[in-house]
Amino acid sequence: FVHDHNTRAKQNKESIPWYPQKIADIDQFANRILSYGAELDCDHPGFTDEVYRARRKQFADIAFNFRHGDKIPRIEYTPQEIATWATVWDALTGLYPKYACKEFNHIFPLMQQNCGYSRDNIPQLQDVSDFLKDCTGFCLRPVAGLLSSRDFLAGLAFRVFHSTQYIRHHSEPKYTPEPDICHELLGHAPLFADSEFAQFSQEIGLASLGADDATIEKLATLYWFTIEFGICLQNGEKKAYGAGLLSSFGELEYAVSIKSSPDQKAPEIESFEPAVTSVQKYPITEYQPKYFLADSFESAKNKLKSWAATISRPFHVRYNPYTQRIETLDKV
Ligand code: HBI
Ligand code: FE
Repeated sequence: FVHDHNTRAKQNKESIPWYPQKIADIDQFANRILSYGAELDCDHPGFTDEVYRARRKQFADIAFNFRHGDKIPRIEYTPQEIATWATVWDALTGLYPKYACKEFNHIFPLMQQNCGYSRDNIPQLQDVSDFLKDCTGFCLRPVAGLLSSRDFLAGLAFRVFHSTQYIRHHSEPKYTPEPDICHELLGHAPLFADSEFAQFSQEIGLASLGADDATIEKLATLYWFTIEFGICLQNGEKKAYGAGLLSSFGELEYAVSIKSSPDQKAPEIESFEPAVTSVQKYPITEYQPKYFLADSFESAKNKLKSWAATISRPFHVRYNPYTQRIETLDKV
């Protein structure tokens, strides 16, 4: 039977961590960010730029005030911001035909036709969200900064992807120490329009609900090696599907290129196996020394589901898309 664990946890003092049960519950944690979007670290390229900092505050305020059901406010990006976008666009779009997976290359032109993707326009989050909703039911929600892994993953259970709306500092268009709109819209958004990829992403989210901290860490690691840095095999060639690769000129080529000389720096490649991949350590500030190769999104999804079924949780969860609620069933 369907059961409200959040209430029961309070009543029986059980230790199931809180999680959103309906999509509007995301409002409760969307502002619980680890680093505030307008406070930049001293090594951030925009640290001493007052104009940039004020702009970041505008974006942070939009995210703070956003509630489920709102339209995401439209932004008039400045010529300087659009020039940064164009620089990133030029560097990346030339690499996609060769290095991106076929699903990405199928969807990318559709986004140019349907939701404002072009070299000289930064797409509006609401337009991208509407397009994704049409394709797979995914939607975007603006976020002011980094969320905890637990909160960020919980969004995916509802097919909600938290997206930044600001752009990196213009002084270093090819570098960003944090996610920005180039990373979200060029790296992440296109694949959420793919049905199998959307299902895979939601499975990670569902597995995270009410999970203990050790499981959340494993799921964050799986997220890292798939949605962020995943590669897959297509017609005998390695192709990128992870957003961290699809939004990085240098690492995109490095991750999937064939080693042509013995001294060329090349990463280690291992087959994607959730039990193994979920405990792999990784660096966050340099190219990955190791990538995990999936056969397809469908196979990755099936492996993930089987692995997730072995997680010890005293209940099953499933998503009801009609009510946009999580239904919980006790294991007996
Ligand atoms: N928060 N806003 C935001 N964006 C992310 O991409 C993000 C996050 N929190 C955690 C996270 N990514 C991942 O590294 C995993 O921990 C899930
Ligand atoms: Fe990302």
